[in-house]
Amino acid sequence: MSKNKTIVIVLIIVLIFFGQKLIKNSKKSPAELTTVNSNLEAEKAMEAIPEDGVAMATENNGLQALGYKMDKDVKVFSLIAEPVRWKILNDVTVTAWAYNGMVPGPLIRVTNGDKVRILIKNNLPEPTTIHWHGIQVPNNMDGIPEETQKPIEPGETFTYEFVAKPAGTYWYHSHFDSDKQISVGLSGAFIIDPVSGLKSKPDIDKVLMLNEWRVIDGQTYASMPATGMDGNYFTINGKAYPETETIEAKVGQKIRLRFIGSGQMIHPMHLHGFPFKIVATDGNDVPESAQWTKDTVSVAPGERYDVEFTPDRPGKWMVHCHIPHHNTNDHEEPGGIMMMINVTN
Ligand SMILES: [Cu+2]
Repeated sequence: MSKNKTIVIVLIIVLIFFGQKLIKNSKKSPAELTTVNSNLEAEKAMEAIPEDGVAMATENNGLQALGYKMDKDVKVFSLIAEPVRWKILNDVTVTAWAYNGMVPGPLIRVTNGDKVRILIKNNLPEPTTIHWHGIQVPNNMDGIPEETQKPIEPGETFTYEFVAKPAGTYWYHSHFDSDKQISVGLSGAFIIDPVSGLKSKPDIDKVLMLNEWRVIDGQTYASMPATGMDGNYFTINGKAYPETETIEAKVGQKIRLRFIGSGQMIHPMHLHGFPFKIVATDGNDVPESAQWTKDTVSVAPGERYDVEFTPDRPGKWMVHCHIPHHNTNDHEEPGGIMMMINVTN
């Protein structure tokens, strides 16, 4: 074979090799391109959530009130973290990592000053911890792996114990590999009521947790927007529209909505028909003279906004995120973070 022929053949082989690599890589997210073969942990976090052997949820709704047992003057709650198949729509099921088999996890509701003990059993394939977001707990109950506690290994149970204070809207969530664990369902709401109840005395009091999901070819991935793994489903309390709850209300009833940014994206929440007052931010009451009247409030990850309003006329009034893409189910509108308030006379 001549020298020239050999060079041409070698060139063709090299071109085929790199061409195939290019085609392969074109299907990957930008983050996968930068991390593959260079950061195994990041690569692992971006894999589909394993669904083999994961049972279908027996609960239909998240945020169900969690019961407790009294041990002297301590309210004792139990949580189990484990994978579950969860319907965010009638025909879309995600593989979630959930507390007590529901998404979001159960609602823990206590009174200011209550002593609480929360047992968390880890039935996940990975370690975990719980952080009590905004609650003024002792440092060793704060849930930061390696800093304030050892991670809770699979099969282990850990006990959190603290005095629940001050009154307000809080939430709890995993603080271990949170980029993945929060994104696939490990969060719930924690409400601490004032000893003599809310001064504003709402007739309807609803917690609304806002999340994003990534489902590709039926498989669930943690929605990590900063890495190019954007969500394609968006939920209120674990359901996308039209499966989101409808709030039934009467004209003249005071409605309190407690928005919790429990995902990784900002959701500007807009109410049709009525302005609302922002009565509490991140668990802290806003003095009446400082309460803003608005019809849209941006709820960033971690934030809580309690808003109140009293409908003066009947109708089907929508509450939704005002990023239009978040009103879609896998790019089809309407869907996502939308719900109705049905006001009747
Ligand atoms: Cu949104």
